Amino acid sequence: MTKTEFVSSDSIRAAFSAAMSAMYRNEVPAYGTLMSLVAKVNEEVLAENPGMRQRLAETDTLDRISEERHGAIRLGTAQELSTIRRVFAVMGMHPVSYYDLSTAGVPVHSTAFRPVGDAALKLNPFRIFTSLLRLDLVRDEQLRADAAEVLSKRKIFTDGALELLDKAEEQGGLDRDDASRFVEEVLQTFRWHDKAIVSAEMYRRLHDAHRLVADVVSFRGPHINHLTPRTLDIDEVQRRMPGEGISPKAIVEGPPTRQCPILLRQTSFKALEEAVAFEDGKGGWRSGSHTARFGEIEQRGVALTPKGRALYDRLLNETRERCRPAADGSNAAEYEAALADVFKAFPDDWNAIRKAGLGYFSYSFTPAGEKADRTGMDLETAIANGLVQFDPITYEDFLPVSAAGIFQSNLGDDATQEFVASPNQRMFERDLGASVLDEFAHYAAIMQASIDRCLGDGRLAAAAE
Ligand code: OOG
Ligand code: NI
Repeated sequence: MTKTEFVSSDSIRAAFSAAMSAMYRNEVPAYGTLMSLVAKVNEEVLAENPGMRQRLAETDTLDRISEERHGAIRLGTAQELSTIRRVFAVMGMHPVSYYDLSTAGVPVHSTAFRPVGDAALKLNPFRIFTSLLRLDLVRDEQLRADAAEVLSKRKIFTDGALELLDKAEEQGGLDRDDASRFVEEVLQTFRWHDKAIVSAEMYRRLHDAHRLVADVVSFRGPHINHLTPRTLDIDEVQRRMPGEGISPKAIVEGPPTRQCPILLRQTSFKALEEAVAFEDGKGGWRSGSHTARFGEIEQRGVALTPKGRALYDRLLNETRERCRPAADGSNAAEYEAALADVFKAFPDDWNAIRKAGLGYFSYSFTPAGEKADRTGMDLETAIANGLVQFDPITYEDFLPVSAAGIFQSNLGDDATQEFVASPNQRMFERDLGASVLDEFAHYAAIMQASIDRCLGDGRLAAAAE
């Protein structure tokens, strides 16, 4: 078979993202309601801002927005993590960044599998936030051993998925039929199972250690726990959620409302309590319940440079020192006011953000710039003369403090536990079987390539520094 008969990894990812969305809409109807609300609000925002619509279309990023989403899963073993890395690689999704959630009292560490590179992101930016349970953070030694034993026996991938995975790696791709079978087989891994693989008593012990431990260990596989559509106005969606019968968490995580959105803002609705059957030890079942799956929305803004990120982190810490958001939402208004106040120190104008070196931008010629003689002109002069324009590069990753807030909101308000911060990227990468990519290097490369395109024809002389 020749390579040309293979389906592109981008189209396998797009098919998988669509299949996952359809499955989750079926399993969790509120997700479907949220998707319709987001689509409605996005359409309204675009109708009110024709300039925004036009610019998104011109930068080939309009179509991706309605298709855009991320999901999250939690895995139990190194073996599961390294296999999922290979599975996602077939879909053109690679591990970017390391997130330590132990600081927030959640016994996991994580990465995000996502497409890398401008072209792949434009086609379909589907991402999966993937956490690995850290049994090393569970104190009870007996429980640790029992949990490891349960996890070592489960098989989260179908035989068909594993066969096609080997085939894809050997051949360097999959043809159309194999690719669609692959999507179907891999989808099975993320299904919800209403029959636990542990007894009610074991579930209780796991749950007492941490709700998340119970969520990972008690089931046949890593059910997708949320899918998140991208909105162009998160405040508006948050406001309208109750009208659709969905009650959101008290505060939006991340930066405050701004003219120029930065990084990522997120909010979720509470996890559902679902009926689950536990083994009764006599070959029968005993009914109980488990809370795991929820819904989330996000609004994405410009990716920040290390300098911009440091400023963001400092301001967020300062806000949280002034007012720590209570889990029950009782001080939500006070927190929002503090956030808005403290973030006045972050410039809210695209050119100011760019000039201060806080964000990443993509440069291109304006129609006038295409025609003009730009000999000897440097980038800043070309911008000042309206020959070169810049667009914010979208942030494609996640924020650890926000992720912790999302975890907490669906674990229940009593779930906070103290863990000593113990990032262990080395252990994570060993279990993953690869290193994670550096998000900053990735954005910097996209920006640099755009500068090179503007300067590369020799008509714009000096460098952009
Ligand atoms: C993942 C929480 C993190 C986000 O959007 O920050 C996340 C989880 O609950 O498994 O999805
Ligand atoms: Ni999420």
